[in-house]
Amino acid sequence: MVAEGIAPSAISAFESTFSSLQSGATGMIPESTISPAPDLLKYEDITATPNADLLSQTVVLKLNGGLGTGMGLDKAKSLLKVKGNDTFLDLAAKQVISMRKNYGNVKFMLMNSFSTSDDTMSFLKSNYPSLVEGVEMLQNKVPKLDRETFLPATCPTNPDNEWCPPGHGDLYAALVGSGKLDALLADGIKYMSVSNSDNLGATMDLSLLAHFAASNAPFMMECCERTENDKKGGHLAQRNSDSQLILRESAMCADEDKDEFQNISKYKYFNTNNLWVRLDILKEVITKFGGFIPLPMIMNKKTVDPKDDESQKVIQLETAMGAAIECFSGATAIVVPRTRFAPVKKCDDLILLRSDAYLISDDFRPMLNPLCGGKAPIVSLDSKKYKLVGQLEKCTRNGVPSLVNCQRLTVQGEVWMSRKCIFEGEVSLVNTADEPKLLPGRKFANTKLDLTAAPGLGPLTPTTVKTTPF
Ligand code: UPG
Repeated sequence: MVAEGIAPSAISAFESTFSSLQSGATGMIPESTISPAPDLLKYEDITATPNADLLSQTVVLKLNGGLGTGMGLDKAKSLLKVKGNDTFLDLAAKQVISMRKNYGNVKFMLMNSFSTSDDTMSFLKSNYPSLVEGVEMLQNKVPKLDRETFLPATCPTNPDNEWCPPGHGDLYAALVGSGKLDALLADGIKYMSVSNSDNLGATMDLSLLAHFAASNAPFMMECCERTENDKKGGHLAQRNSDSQLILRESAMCADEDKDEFQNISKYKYFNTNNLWVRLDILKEVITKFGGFIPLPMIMNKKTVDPKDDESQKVIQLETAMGAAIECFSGATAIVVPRTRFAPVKKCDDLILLRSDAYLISDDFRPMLNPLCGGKAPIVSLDSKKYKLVGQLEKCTRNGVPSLVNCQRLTVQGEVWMSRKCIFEGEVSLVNTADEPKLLPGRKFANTKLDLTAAPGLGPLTPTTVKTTPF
């Protein structure tokens, strides 16, 4: 790491997770050691008055180190088109530009990784040159480790594969190591609002900023009440030994505790990963711990070459940014409205956002179309046929269907749809055949349609798509 020029703060953070690994830790947080978090303050109950003046002391930072490999992407996930021609990054950039127009020069930063930096920066240079200066903070890289010996893994065919980003918990080490923390403090910046670049709901909210500033808390996590659909992300809990609020990520939960992890009436709040951090206190905490924040280790088991299951078996040591809640005494959490959490994790989310069920507000936030009556359609696409963005795009090459009057859309098997398909009420489409089936462009209301016997599209992809009557 020294030879690669990696900053001492990142080396210390890695040493900390590595020594956890060596001491036999698994990174799991057992159910027996935690209890549900106490009831949290709700956004509606904030009493502080919104104050735009605080923006001059605030930086907005988006985590942008991830590639979206889970959705089959091989460049920065934020460069995926999500609405019309706009990518996540377009919308985030437009949000910042609109905020600057309304309130003055709010600072904006991205934490890029070695995998996302080039694409992201060339996109910004071409499309949003006014945002480029000082926007990038490059995150660190750490060695992948052999699963048996814990020695650095090797990949002679592609040495880049020997390294991985250490998770978004690297935010703190990157802030220190890049000198950005000191520079921000010197510029009078005191408050940092951080969020995932794939969460377009996490716009600047003056009530939250005013509440955070007035609370004097060092750290605040925005949580949402969990529903059946939120069983995956990290949940808030209280450590039994010292009543400290902690975050338990799904990767920190052993198989035998998975049912309790998913118990949404017990663990009511999940982490949206929208965090607020007091930079002056962050500096104090980092100094107290000797140059880094000792975050709990997350162990990820992978292969050194992600595209080759037979390559060396490795461990990737990561940390999560929200886990720092346990390192700040006086850290708090708040329940925010669902509108602050609009992530795209699966093609189900993407088709919904791309459809007419969502509109883009004047300040470039995705908003549920008022015609939906306050409830987003529930979309459940076949996870084998629509796992990757490329698969979804093949099936919607002639546009995404209308979902604005749809309550539930379920698709089993591969069905090609177009913008002329209008779904209303509850619609279920089934195709158990091996070949894809094309849905004609018309209205489908409250129906279950089995397309298995319909004429298929055959093994070849047609260049002009004809409507098949059935
Ligand atoms: N990211 C980085 N660097 C890394 C890893 C991730 O910048 O080394 C970025 C990534 O680009 C994305 C964000 O961090 O913008 C979140 O990463 P992801 O791996 O998608 O995390 P999630 O599975 O979304 O989980 C996070 C929190 C979890 C929370 C959830 C809400 O860890 O606690 O519930 O976000 O979506």
